[in-house]
Amino acid sequence: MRTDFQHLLVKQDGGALTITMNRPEVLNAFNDLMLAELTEVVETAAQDEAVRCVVLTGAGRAFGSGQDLHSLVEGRSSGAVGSVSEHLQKYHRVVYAIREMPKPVIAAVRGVAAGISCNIALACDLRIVSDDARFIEAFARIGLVPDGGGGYFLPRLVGVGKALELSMLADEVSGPEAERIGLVNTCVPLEEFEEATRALANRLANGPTRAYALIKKLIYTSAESDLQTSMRLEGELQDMAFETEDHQNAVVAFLQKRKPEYKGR
Ligand code: LHQ
Repeated sequence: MRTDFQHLLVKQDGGALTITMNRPEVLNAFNDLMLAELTEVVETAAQDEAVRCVVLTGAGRAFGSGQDLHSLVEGRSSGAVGSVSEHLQKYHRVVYAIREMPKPVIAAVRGVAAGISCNIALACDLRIVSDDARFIEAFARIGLVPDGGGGYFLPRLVGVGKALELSMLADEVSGPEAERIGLVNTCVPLEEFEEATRALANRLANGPTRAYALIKKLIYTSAESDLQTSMRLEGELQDMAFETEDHQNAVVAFLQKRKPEYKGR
């Protein structure tokens, strides 16, 4: 995997790949190049068996401030940005790649996550945040609707009423409040954030990777399924999980009263 990106820092530590969006002077706002680079690295990580967990984070004091509004205005006046929905398809490609990634994706959020950066964090499987985190569905502030899948993820994470409130009022949600309402999984003090993120990523990178991929499929499909359909899928997925080396070795390890070592196979 290449790592010489202009607006991303990409670092692998064991099975955990950390992707850091790196435009701190604009709080990691997305321009076209950063979006294209993110798409490339996420799609490549999906295929790479050496990567067993992905962490998405931001450089400096923020996770991300959404679409770069300077480049949006320039793109509009030069005609480079045609319809917004066409432009959005480039973001959708990243959102799909995260959701379809056959391994866990963690958003590690410190500081602000606004606009489409906020919704890309919501597309990830797990969110760990620092207590200085600020989630802002900023769209209504500039007369827009939540995009990047926000209209889908928000009500599923926090319920319809809260999703409407966050979208319409576009007020900040702090890290502790985000944890309380279920928008994120864990909020930790800023000074513990890096270590807690590393520990979570390592834990997942050393887990039963194939089972994690099947778990993603089961849980994400359930929102569109009835119980019968979900339990039919559960059977198909369990057939696959049952055949994995990780499952078989973990059962032997349990019976021998030792810790399992998962290989991701
Ligand atoms: C920025 C940005 C930014 C450029 C901070 N752009 N420079 C819509 C349409 C079409 C297609 C795709 O998707 C979308 C979806 C969207 O994402 S729409 C939403 C776009 N984002 C926003 O509306 C948020 C705009 N930013 C803000 O409201 C504030 O900057 C927040 C609340 C994020 C952070 O506030 P502060 O902590 O007070 O920081 P700041 O405002 O001082 O920002 C620091 C610098 O970053 C500053 O530059 P400067 O040169 O003055 O130091 C900002 O201009 C720049 N910046 N966001 N999105």
